[in-house]
Amino acid sequence: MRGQPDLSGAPTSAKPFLAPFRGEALAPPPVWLMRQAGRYLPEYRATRAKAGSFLKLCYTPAMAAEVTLQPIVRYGFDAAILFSDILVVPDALGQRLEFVEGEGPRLEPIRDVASLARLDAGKCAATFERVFETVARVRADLPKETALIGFCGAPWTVATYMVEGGGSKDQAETRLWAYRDPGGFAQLIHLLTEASVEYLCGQVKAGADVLQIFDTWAGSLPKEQFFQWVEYPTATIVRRVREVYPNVPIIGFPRGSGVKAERYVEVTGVQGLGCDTATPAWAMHDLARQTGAVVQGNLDPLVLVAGGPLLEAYVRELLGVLRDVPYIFNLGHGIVPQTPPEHVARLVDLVRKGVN
Ligand code: 1CP
Repeated sequence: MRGQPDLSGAPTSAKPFLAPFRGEALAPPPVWLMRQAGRYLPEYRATRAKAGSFLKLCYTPAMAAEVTLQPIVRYGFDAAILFSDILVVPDALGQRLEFVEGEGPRLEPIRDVASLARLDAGKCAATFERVFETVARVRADLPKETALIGFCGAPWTVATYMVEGGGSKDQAETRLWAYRDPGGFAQLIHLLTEASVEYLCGQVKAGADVLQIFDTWAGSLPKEQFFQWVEYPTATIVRRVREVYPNVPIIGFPRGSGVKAERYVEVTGVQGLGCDTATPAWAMHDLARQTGAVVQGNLDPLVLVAGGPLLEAYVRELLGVLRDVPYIFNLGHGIVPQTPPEHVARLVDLVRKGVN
């Protein structure tokens, strides 16, 4: 079992969300949902329309704080997650980024070392500042029992968007660059690691209680590459953030890591492990026991869309299997836009009151 950091010096917190990180198995467990602020909410769509563009929404602290709080007001989740995007980091580094309506992010691809000259780590601070102001505003308005989660994308996942020029099925260009020119690709990963440390530390300074590192595409790498591009940079980020903020829990979400998840926790030192939809509840239980990490997840977002008795059955299984380990209820990936808001209300009720 991995040693947990000493949190005994931390003030006793009234936030249920933080209890699992002190080793407590809460009943009911704390609950929040990845992408809980988003297009499934009419109030989000209204603010988003007012902002005009997605990036404008991310960079206007008053509006970003408003949408961060919307799911808290509506559902009373145990944690709010800063409204921003993992692609704020490439944008801050100077890579041209736009969000195309109905299509997703578009970036001017970077596929070799020479193109890294287009990026400038010295420029990040001005862009990050606007996000930190959002964090401070949310902190001020959040109920005192609600935790605030700050986040970044893991270097590997952010790199895939920078290299592919947007979302991709198999991250092929990025994997090829990493195979053909590991030294060059390492420079991109290093740049992202440094920027992520600055970004996360600034969020904690501004008021985030917990951090999550999203590695959405961790599952596309074979094991040596996984060690090099997923585990190693994440371990560096965790170590560096902890040098400054030793008591802030960090949750890793290495989506698709499968049997490599146990080693991921050991090597990176994350205190929380976000589990994807493909991970059986019993395996989450084993991982909690074997690593000492808090497990988080992993209801299929489409089960939430379907609702009804199926939703109840899945919630019952998760609550039952994970009742005796430190656990945070969540989805196995982000909530999807077609989710009926009333299904989310039902889910929160099922988690809080239990399924009969
Ligand atoms: O117009 C819109 O409203 C755009 C939809 C949207 C939203 C609501 C995007 C574009 N990003 C977000 C917010 C967001 N993204 C949050 C906010 C906090 C929350 O409520 O959870 C977070 C944490 C993210 C993280 C994020 N962005 C990830 C990692 C998690 C995951 O879902 O895998 C990734 C991969 C992105 C990139 C991104 N941003 C937006 C889209 C549509 C995408 C995916 C692109 C693709 O791969 O096709």
